[in-house]
Amino acid sequence: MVCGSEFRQNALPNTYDGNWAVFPFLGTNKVLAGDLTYGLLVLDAGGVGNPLRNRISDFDGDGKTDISEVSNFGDDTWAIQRSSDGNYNYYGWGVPTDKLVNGDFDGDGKADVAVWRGANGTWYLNQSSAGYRFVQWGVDGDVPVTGDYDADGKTDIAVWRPSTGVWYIIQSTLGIRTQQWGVAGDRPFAGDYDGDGKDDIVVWRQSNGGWYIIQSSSSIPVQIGWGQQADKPLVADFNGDGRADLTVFRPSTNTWYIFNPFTGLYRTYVFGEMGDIPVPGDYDGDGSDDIAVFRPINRTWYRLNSSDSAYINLFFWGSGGSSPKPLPNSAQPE
Ligand SMILES: [Ca+2]
Ligand SMILES: [Ca+2]
Ligand SMILES: [Ca+2]
Ligand SMILES: [Ca+2]
Repeated sequence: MVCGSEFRQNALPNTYDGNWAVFPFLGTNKVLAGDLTYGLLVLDAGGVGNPLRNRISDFDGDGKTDISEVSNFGDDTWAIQRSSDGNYNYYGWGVPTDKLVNGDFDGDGKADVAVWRGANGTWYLNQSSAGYRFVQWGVDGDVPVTGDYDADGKTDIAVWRPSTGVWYIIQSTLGIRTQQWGVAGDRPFAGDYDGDGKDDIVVWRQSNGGWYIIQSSSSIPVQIGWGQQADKPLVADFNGDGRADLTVFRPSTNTWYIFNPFTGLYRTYVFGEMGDIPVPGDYDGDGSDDIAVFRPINRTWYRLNSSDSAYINLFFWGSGGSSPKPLPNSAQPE
């Protein structure tokens, strides 16, 4: 496909000799390819050889999820323990009614400090390389649904509107996308379930435990039943195959139910206690997510490392303050 771009000398194709086309206007290392089967793809040769990125709350960019929480001092205070050297970063950012939307908006491989304020529909981003950025997108009552929908390595600003089920996404490279998917009462979130690098649009329906996924690589929606009412759907990839597993956490029994639709295999774990918040992430940096919970009453993190099955508990006072919330929020949709 990249040869095709050279052949066309950076001109847009105007004929199709098959079912795909290449649009070589994104720069020297990138082309946009269109394929009837797979949809639009950004082919980026610039990142070849780079280490895999950890997309869950990795603020120092070392590939390991960092222990991090936000607590209430009147305003929000973010406390992050860097996995690379064990030292702390603190930020005053947002107010307690804001939604935490940390992701990597500037695409430098480090998570950014970010909140969305429903009252004025404004995204307040404190980006690790590109600095402050404020964007008005969404209205009060919307649900933020950040993800990387166009696979350019940058988290995209996005909201889901419960009243209409419409997704409004600002794809950082491919531009604005709107899509109707889901109904009021659903839990909307983004995750890469087909493993093509693009996040897919997903809703989980509490009433029947149904997962409804629009895979980015296919126009055929997927519908699978997994979980039941009062479960908490989670976005995580526990076997490191690059595809998110269908996962629910059942608070009444502290049980994790993990289903891999490609193999048909499922696993269950009992891990956690009443009141714990599940926070799966790749804390040991091996490419697979670890089962983990945050216990608000003693501000302690508990996990099972996927790399060596080690059981780790770690007290993290954070910044003090009240109502501590763990930050790997991308893994625990509302
Ligand atoms: Ca880290
Ligand atoms: Ca960043
Ligand atoms: Ca993006
Ligand atoms: Ca995908």
